[in-house]
Amino acid sequence: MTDTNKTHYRACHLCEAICGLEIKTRGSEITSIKGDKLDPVSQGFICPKATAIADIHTDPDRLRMPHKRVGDAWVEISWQEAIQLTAEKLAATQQQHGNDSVGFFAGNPGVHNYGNLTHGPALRRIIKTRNNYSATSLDQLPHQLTAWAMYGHQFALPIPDVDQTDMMVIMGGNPIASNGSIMTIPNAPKRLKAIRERGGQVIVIDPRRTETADAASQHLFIKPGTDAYVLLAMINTLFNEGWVQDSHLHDHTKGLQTVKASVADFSLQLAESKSGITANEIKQLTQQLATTERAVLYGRMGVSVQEFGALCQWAIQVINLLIGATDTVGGALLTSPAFAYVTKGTPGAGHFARFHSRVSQLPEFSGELPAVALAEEILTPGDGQIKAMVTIAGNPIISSANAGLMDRAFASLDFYVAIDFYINATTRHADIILPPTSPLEHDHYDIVFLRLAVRNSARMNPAIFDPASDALHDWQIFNALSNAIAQLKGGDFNELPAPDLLVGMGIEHDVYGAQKNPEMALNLDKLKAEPHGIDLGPLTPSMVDRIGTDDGYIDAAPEFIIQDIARLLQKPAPASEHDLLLIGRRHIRSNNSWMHNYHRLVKGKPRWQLMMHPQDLAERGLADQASVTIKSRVGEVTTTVIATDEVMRGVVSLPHGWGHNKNGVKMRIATEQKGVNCNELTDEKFIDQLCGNAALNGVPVTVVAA
Ligand SMILES: Nc1nc2c(c(=O)[nH]1)N[C@H]1C(S)=C(S)[C@@H](COP(=O)(O)OP(=O)(O)OC[C@H]3O[C@@H](n4cnc5c(=O)[nH]c(N)nc54)[C@H](O)[C@@H]3O)O[C@H]1N2
Ligand SMILES: Nc1nc2c(c(=O)[nH]1)N[C@H]1C(S)=C(S)[C@@H](COP(=O)(O)OP(=O)(O)OC[C@H]3O[C@@H](n4cnc5c(=O)[nH]c(N)nc54)[C@H](O)[C@@H]3O)O[C@H]1N2
Ligand code: SF4
Ligand SMILES: [Mo]
Repeated sequence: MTDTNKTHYRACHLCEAICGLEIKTRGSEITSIKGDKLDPVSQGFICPKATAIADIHTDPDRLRMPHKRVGDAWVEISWQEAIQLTAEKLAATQQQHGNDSVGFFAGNPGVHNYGNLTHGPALRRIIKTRNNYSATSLDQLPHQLTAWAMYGHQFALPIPDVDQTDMMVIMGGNPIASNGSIMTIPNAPKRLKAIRERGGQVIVIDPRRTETADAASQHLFIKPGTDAYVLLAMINTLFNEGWVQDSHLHDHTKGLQTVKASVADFSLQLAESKSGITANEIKQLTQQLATTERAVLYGRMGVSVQEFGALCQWAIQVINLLIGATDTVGGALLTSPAFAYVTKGTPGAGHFARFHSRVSQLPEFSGELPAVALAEEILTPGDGQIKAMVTIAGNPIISSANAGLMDRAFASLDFYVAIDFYINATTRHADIILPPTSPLEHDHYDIVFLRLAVRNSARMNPAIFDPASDALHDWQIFNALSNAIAQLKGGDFNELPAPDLLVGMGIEHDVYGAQKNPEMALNLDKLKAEPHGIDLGPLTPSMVDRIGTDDGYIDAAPEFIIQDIARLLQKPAPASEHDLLLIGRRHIRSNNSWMHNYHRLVKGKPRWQLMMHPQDLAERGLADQASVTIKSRVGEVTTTVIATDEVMRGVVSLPHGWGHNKNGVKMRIATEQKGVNCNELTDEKFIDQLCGNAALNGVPVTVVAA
């Protein structure tokens, strides 16, 4: 019986592309992982990371039982003891120092594991702290903020209609390496190539000639952090040249005249002088976007995670509105997922600046404070200081700006519990680690990324292996903790049912459920009966009925964003001793900070070298492959440099996610594969002042011989 060969189907949860997988097992062994050809969206595509799911499952370094720190050592303890100890510590900390003395940091894999999303909020309601942090403010906060301000819901995010467009401009995104973001696009190479094959264009604007730029019709280098000048000049040009296109949305939009007046100072010449893209090129691009019937402008990490990230994301939305791309086939469209369809009145629309962080007065967004404020909230004494932390699927000492400061902050805590299955740079500071089951031991429905996909579909897959009898899923850990803390606080907690039941109930009442769509009457049983997933068709226009603002109009000119234009105009010339600008990069075989333990992904030559233009190297008397020290306001790291004209002059690139060389990290990564942490250079004071998002791109640095 145990040796039976079985074939399972399951979506990959590792990145936003959520490709369908075909996984073969014999007993408890994984014998193969391939693409699921019958997945309606990914159609058999996978990337090299998918096979490493087997390594996650079998990795001896992955914790299977709760661990408690005793001095410098770790001891395995029972779940009962671990939950009770954690609950007592958190409750006692709050009793002594107030509710805000407990902080949360939720990392990226939590959004790829639906039990975190269905069961995490209940724990937060019981803990009731204002100190909530997550990777959102190292990432897509500007997208959610502008969607909330303009369309009335933070998840009303128009997605590029890649499969039906004839012109796609990609600013600060590298989907061929990342497989897309805020745009679930399995097989980005094929889908982008298809645009060109049908006679269309893909234009990439990036300080680095990336894998995506190589596959594009045109690539324009841009000086990091200057996109806002280009985007506002494009808006100005659309008005000045009379290139604004008709759109069914304009009757439902207010503020366009305010937009026009607000960008009047942004000439093509100003944009050229700041960005390095010529006035002519910007003008031509603007005209092409306006006159190509099916065209879309898309911007991602490079334009979000910089000093004017929110302004950039707002400007991208405005341009898509003005060229008639928003809510148009081949433009940018809201998706129609089976679960958590966003429309007017959908809960969780968002709110902004209802309160501010204690030390630096940074604004909350939807109950979260910016991650750049976390370290100072831990380290600065006074009322409301964070004394205890909970991290969930996060590694902020590697992922967040000013890693050195974050490290000192975590080392100073009275108590720290990590819900995670590795002892990594961050969790090595924990007092207790609560490890959830492996990904293949729990079922999977992608709440977040099915909502952001270039084609509508739904897919619910069962667990592939039974969990060990004494293992808990993330959601069961949340249930247990919520219960234990509620009891200590003298309250009640009604344990929530399993995530599939919650999602099932949601689907039944949502747009494809029996009430709203009797013909389809989608429910949990029907979904489970289709292991490859159900195709729900291409994206379609639907915005008019879904605008969630109070007055029912799209707000093209939210006041707080318009005011931020002055900050851009008044931005002083950099007075830094540092003469280069640091940007990040992603690689297809690497995934943020947590998949470097798997030999099949990291083997070969190291991937955390600094990329630098040959002339910049020569000017400093440095040579290719030299050992160099990179210095910023907050720290320095030493690595090897590669001379390449892939990066423009004045720009250097170092990927994030590396730097596992800390004492106490218990991951079997070979010394030469541990890498250096680029966030020891990024600066918690270098932020988008409007919303507190980290500016991880465009960080001023100096490079010298090591
Ligand atoms: N300089 C620079 N810094 C960056 C970025 C950049 O581009 N440049 N990118 C930023 C972005 S976009 C992001 S999203 C962040 C990502 O950074 P983080 O949010 O810190 O996420 P990860 O690095 O993916 O680390 C996740 C942790 O989750 C754990 N984990 C994995 N799966 C599970 C699970 O199912 N359950 C639980 N409980 N734990 C799990 C892993 O063991 C690991 O410890 O980094 C940000 N940092
Ligand atoms: N293989 C792999 N895939 C991943 C991840 C991973 O770590 N590895 N991480 C996942 C996560 S959490 C996310 S959020 C997504 C991110 O997905 P993407 O945003 O597509 O990925 P990045 O590679 O960060 O792309 C950012 C691009 O912006 C450019 N850039 C930097 N500064 C600027 C600037 O000032 N202006 C402009 N115009 N461009 C700039 C960079 O050179 C880079 O090419 O990827 C996801 N997918
Ligand atoms: S592209 Fe992303 S979702 Fe697809 S196989 Fe690779 S890691 Fe998994
Ligand atoms: Mo991210």
